[in-house]
Amino acid sequence: MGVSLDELVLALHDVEAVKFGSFTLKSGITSPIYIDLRVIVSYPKLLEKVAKAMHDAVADAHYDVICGVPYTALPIATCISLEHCVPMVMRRKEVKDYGTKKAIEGAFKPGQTCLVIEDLVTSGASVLETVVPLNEVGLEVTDVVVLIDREQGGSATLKKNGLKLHSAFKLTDIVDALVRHGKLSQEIADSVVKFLADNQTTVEKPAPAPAPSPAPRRIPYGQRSELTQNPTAKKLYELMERKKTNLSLAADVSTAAELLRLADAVGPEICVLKTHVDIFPDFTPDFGAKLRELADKHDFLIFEDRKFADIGNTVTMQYEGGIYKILEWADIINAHVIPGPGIVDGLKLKGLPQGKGLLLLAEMSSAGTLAKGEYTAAAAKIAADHPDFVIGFISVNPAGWPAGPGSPALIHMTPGVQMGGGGDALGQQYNSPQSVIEERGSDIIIVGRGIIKAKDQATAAKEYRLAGWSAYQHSLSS
Ligand code: S5P
Repeated sequence: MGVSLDELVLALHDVEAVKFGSFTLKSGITSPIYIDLRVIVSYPKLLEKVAKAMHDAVADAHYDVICGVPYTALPIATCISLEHCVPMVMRRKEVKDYGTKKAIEGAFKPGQTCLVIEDLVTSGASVLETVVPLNEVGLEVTDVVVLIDREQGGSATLKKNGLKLHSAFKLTDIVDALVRHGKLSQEIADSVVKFLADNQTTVEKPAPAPAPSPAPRRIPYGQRSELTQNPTAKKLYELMERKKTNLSLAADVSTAAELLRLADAVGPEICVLKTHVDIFPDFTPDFGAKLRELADKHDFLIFEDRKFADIGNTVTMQYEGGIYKILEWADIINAHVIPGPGIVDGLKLKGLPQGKGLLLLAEMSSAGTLAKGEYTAAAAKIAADHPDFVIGFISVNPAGWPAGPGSPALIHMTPGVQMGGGGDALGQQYNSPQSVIEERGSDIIIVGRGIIKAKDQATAAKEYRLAGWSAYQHSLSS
């Protein structure tokens, strides 16, 4: 069944998808017409008619799959996909969080033909932006369908790039129909036609994305000790090299007594012992001194995983005071960056004079974490602003950070590590030591239950140390 185009124009006008007046466009140009088709998702019948009109417009084209240009054309493409049982693929528009995310989602075979679906074409630029990644994954694009061709040069640009433009309407058809139905004066119609003639566009097809450059060679831990300004980070790099370990134990056991026993047993295998001191029912003021003794005996650093998250003034008191007195015994602490850079200033006030180090939580290992994208980039920026005190990050996939993992002086420590991968019932997600060090570009594996729950904790720690160290050595030579 065909769609009455006049009826459709009137419906679009009714829902104000097409408006007349004086509108300043993104480019700064004043336009007498404004088209915003995003609103049609709120009118299912209209959306259905739009999809039908566009499908009719492209009846003579051949294609195997369809792809809507994000975002406005996505629901239109979905309607066409459902109505005509034609498979769809989707292009990701967002900046990728991780290197592993694909630009084109869906099932397809290279060599198949893809119809590009867009709501509106002005210059053709956004269509070309979608065609490039489709071509990169081997999909051929020969035809493009739009609801409205604004007749401002898009058709010619697409033709130059080997693409045939099909449209349900040209903008002048819409204007004519509205004049015929008494919705628009001839004078405004004339001003629209003049505007279109005066505002023709040309664009070049964007170059394909450059091939990802190979990850920079890893700088050995020993050399990085020369790059950092922070004494704790320097000590850490040196002891990692000396003890041949990039293993940190997350010592989440139920009592302080058990922790001290565990620290003595696995001490020779680790570079950092990570504590959650607030889980111990038997904490006593001498806990810190006892743990420090073991740290000196076995040559490891102490990291209290306190995850500070308050304003600068409050965290200074939490760091120094209370019953735990973390500042006295922990070499390293960590903080969320949710409050902004003031939290670093606060902790630094207490920690820097004593040469302590701070890790920022740039990413988390738990499912559904909000620490990603811009949040991660903000953490990296705050770290770069405090090279004297911020020694690195808790991170999960620094190799995938769009701006790179930051200065080589900064250390990446990654939790969520177990030999077999998998996860727990509460959202923890595990990667193997090899994946964390070699693929994800981290420096230190943080292992908790993988060691704690083992029958022989010291042997398990040794296995993790060897796995982490061999992944590091491999990454130095590859
Ligand atoms: O994103 C994070 C950050 C941290 S510090 N995910 C984490 O799991 N952690 C900590 O790492 C967590 O608090 C725990 O102490 C340890 C992981 O323990 P596991 O038993 O799951 O290996």
